[in-house]
Amino acid sequence: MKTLAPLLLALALTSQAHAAGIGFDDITGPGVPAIADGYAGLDWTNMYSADSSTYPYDSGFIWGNVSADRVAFSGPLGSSGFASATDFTFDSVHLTGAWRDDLNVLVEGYDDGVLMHSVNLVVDLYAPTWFSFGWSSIDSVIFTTSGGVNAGLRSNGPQLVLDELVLTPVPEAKTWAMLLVGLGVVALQLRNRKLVLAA
Ligand SMILES: [Ca+2]
Ligand SMILES: [Ca+2]
Repeated sequence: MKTLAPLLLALALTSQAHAAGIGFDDITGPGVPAIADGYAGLDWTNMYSADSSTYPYDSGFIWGNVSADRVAFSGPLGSSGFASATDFTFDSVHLTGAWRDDLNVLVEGYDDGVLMHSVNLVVDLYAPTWFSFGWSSIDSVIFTTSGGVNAGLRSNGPQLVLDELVLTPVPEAKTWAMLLVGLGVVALQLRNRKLVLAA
């Protein structure tokens, strides 16, 4: 059984790499704080969080909530996004326009600074829409918003609301190496057992 340890450890590490959704609900603080670098193991650019249960104006900050009570949103000026030091698969996210209906959103996925994936989406204001991406082996995602329909709310800003962001970290080379070593040990053990039986 002792020889199975590397295999079991490698399997445990691999299964740990399947992350749950990032819900932003554990972010605290008054107002709409910037999401700090390191939150959920990512670096964040031009991204903030809002509490949908206390937000004072009818908007996607309230209607875009999926997991209570916090949502993330892009700042009104320039692109926004998140990045990781290690590659991940961008699985899915719920998106909502903060103030505009039918907000246009360009989503780009980069690996080592090279554009790997790109899609133009149209996002509703009054309810979140779940978008599935399945972009593997990238390390940053950038959102750029434009257009959309003025809904006559308190603001007509181009902010984008996000909730339940799902990423899967790509297992690092050393995890795969451990898995292979573990399998090798098991194979050797089985082979030795056969030799003993045959003797
Ligand atoms: Ca949430
Ligand atoms: Ca990379």
